[in-house]
Amino acid sequence: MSTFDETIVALATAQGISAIAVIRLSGKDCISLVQKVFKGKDLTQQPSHTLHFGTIHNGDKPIDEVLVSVFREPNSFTKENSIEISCHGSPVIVKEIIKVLLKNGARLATPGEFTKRAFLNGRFDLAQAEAVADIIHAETDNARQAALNQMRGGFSKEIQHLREELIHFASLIELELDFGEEDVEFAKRDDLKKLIHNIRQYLRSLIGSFDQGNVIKNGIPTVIAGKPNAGKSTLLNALLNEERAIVSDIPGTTRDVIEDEMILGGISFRFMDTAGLRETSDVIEAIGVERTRESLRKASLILYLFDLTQSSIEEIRHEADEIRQLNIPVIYVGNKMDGASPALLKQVEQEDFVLISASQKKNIQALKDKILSRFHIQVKQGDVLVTNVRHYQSLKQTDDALNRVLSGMDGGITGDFLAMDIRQALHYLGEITGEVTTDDLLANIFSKFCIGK
Ligand SMILES: Nc1nc2c(ncn2[C@@H]2O[C@H](COP(=O)(O)OP(=O)(O)OP(=O)(O)O)[C@@H](O)[C@H]2O)c(=O)[nH]1
Ligand SMILES: [Mg+2]
Repeated sequence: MSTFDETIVALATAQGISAIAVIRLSGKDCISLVQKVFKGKDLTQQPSHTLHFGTIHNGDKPIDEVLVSVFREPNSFTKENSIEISCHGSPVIVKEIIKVLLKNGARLATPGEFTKRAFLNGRFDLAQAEAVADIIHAETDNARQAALNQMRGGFSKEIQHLREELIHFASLIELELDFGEEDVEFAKRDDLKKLIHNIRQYLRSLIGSFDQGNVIKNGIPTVIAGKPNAGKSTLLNALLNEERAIVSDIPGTTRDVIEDEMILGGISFRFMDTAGLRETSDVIEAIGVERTRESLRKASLILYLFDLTQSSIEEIRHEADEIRQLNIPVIYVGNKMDGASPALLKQVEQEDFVLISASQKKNIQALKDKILSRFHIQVKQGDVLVTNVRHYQSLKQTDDALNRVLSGMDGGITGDFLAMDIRQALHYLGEITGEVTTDDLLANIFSKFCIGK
């Protein structure tokens, strides 16, 4: 029996108590398999996309009253015969129903196996299959829209189209090789160059979209840093509106990095409160300071805090210059404006600072607005964005390979090497949409899915 003949089963809804739970099955024989434990209508005689009330039995013992949906190949998610059983959402019922289905010949689905079958049965390409996982895990509306756009085709069609054109050229060049010594040129080199330029232009726009795509999918690591007692933990709490981190007037309170997520303007920000930056002989605090530096290096945005009651404008400028050298986007925040001298307030105002009072929650909204002005993103229907690192890497590898093709042509390399370089580019391009796959690649992708998807 090939893998595809097997009937797979899994809970499709979340674990735990719920109003309804959905158990799904897929495979050639799944309808007759469910029929063996179902009392109601004869499911094997029912048309696709119909719903039937009945009872699931284990032998003579009824387990639950259920609704069974029947989908017939190829008009289902997996393109195979499929069934969805909606039962009462009790973990015991779910367990008993799955158990009796297993006893009657089904086997448990592996993570992402329904989607994998859908892909292997040609329902969609690999990039679209991956978007299915992304849409489930989307935490913001932007992430949802980006995943939906990709699931609906995104860049897949265009890539497939460009790939076909490139395959055409590769075959012409290979045909030239068959003619050996004869000086034939089926593949017009100028046309090939033009095509490669077109492809590269498209690839570049996709590669360029990854900065934004990555932010949309993974959020923005935002580090709150500054000297001890600047009010970093107070600010984290004010941003999150909860007492997340310990606040005290003892410098060196925070040691571990404290992290929490918040969605602002459709983007997820991961705020990290860190140990205050200073030289210290305290061993544990020193480890904390090292962690701060490490977080700073990985940050996409830094909120750098100054205690306006403790610093002079010269000190502030000096510290700000040091931070600027990290070359990471930074927003300078003057904290404790409630206790600062009017003279200093005036001076920092000219330096493009956001002035706040974290403990009094003053100007927190202004700070949020400032943060958002740096990351104004709104994904619209139809926007094509690369959000997946795997796609990003393959796109870059394709671009490099095409660059080799071009420089090879300029250097007058022979047809056989030219063909090899083009085949290499085709390989990377095919990896994105899944024309080229390996078992490892598929296993790696689908293992990240939930069971039941
Ligand atoms: N007056 C005033 N005091 C503040 C403000 N924000 C924080 N503080 C006080 O400053 C002290 C230090 O605050 P924290 O938030 O613990 O400072 P921190 O930067 O996290 O300090 P470390 O974790 O030690 O690096 C506390 O006593 C806070 O109450 C403010 O806006 N105005
Ligand atoms: Mg702190």
